[in-house]
Amino acid sequence: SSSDSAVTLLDYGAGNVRSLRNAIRYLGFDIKDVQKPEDILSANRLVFPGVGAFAAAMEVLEQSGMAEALCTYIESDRPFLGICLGLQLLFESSEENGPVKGLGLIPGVVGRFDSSNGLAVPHIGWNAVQIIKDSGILDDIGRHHVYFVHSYRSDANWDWVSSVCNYGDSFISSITRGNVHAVQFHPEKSGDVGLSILRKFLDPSSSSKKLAHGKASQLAKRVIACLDVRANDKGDLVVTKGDQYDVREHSDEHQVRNLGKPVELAGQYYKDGADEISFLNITGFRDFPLGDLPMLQVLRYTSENVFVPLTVGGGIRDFTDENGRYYSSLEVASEYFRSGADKISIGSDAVFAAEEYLKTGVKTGKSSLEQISRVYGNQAVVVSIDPRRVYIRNPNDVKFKTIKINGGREGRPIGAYELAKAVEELGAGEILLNCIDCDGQGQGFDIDLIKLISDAVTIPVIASSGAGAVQHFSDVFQKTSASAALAAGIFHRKEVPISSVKEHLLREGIEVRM
Ligand code: 1PR
Repeated sequence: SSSDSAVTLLDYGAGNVRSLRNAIRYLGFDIKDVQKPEDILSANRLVFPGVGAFAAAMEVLEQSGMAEALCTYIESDRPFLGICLGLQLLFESSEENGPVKGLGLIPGVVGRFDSSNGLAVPHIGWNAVQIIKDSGILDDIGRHHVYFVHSYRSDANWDWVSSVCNYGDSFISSITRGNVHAVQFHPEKSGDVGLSILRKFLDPSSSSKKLAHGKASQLAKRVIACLDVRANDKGDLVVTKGDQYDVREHSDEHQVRNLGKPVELAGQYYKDGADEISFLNITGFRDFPLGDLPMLQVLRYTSENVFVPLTVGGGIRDFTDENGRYYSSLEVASEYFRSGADKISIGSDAVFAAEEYLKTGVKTGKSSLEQISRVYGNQAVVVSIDPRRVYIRNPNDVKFKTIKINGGREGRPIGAYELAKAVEELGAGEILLNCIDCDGQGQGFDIDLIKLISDAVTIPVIASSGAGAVQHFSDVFQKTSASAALAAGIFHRKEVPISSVKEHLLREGIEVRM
């Protein structure tokens, strides 16, 4: 591509903008990084992905002189696209740890979603938006859903607004004035429709100049494909799948079940319509130097062609490699984010943190969960809970919350409830709720367990383990307040394609992204 196809990117280094870079390159454009304020003023097209916290971003922009350059650039109506925080920063101020002053280009304040009526915050997932005025970049949006992840939004200023979205109340999902655009959602994570929005900004001649007629939707229920990845006995990374977490074949050789290559399968599920892809690294790669973790390579390759959110879990904790080098869990997570992960998921280490917190009642701020969510935001931190069912005679025998089954004669102790409440307080943004008993059984999700947990917390809950038929998905969404359903075996075994799950949910009147 030629030099005028270069897009200027303002990345102030606060988080993962790899997926945006990948999307821009995928569309055939080169990227020029802003090094100094003058690079902003000389840009042909400027993309500004906001990441991290509002106050920290403003501080960097002001100290580097970029804030002033940005204002000059935008006030002279030059081509601009702000994304997520890149929209919020244009307002006068934000309530995020504040009030904190913004760039002040758009009158109005950015506030937090109100979770007092049980609304799950952060707002994570796919929503369709209502078009208010022609922007040129949203022409293809129609009734398509786009991907949001944020806890703050603005509902002020009707001069600039080009689309609105519903979550709790109506809020601004995009603004347009002349050549200046900004979107609250993530086009680089919104599949084909997101890529088309980016393309129309990068190359305005691709705009159809037809006003889209989008209509705001409910937040769609997400369908997530999960890839349990581990090294087989030859050392290759394969996608595997357990029965109640046992991943070895029931043959004489007891090999690790091999269901395919992680990067290929992820690409396939993206094409099939998965709303998100989760990788769970279930090998202990603890002896590897961090830079050589094969999972990082899987993420790098996957994120080049997959434009929906990617989560990676497994092994997120402090560790010392074979060369004796110590890595903090924050460094491990950072490496995953840099390689293309949008969220990390923590299992065992979150259990230790929660136990400590429940025992002492003190938040030390030192656990991996607390540190990672402080630096990357709680929307980037999933906690994976893996409960196993235990039967008891009398609920008073245990300190856990229990569920009555079989006419109340037996109870089931659930440390899962206490764990979920504790990790929410410690800063988890989402809970991935597995169930060891149901894993790989194809008999449906554990509805009682999922209902218990999804009613107990205000952060989104991802139901996992046991999907074996399309009805299991509608079941979990009709009977619990889970925000997403995750499945593995049903997709790996090619029993039911993701599109059939979506079509079934649609027929049942459940909002999904098609
Ligand atoms: O403790 O932070 O290192 O994280 C370990 C992570 O690895 C946890 O998220 C834990 O759930 C996961 N994990 C550990 N061992 C296994 C195993 O299978 N032996 N896999 C494992 C988790 C469960 C789900 C599965 C669903 C859906 N797999 O991810 O994909 O149950 O399956 P289905 O639809 O086929 O029923 P840490």
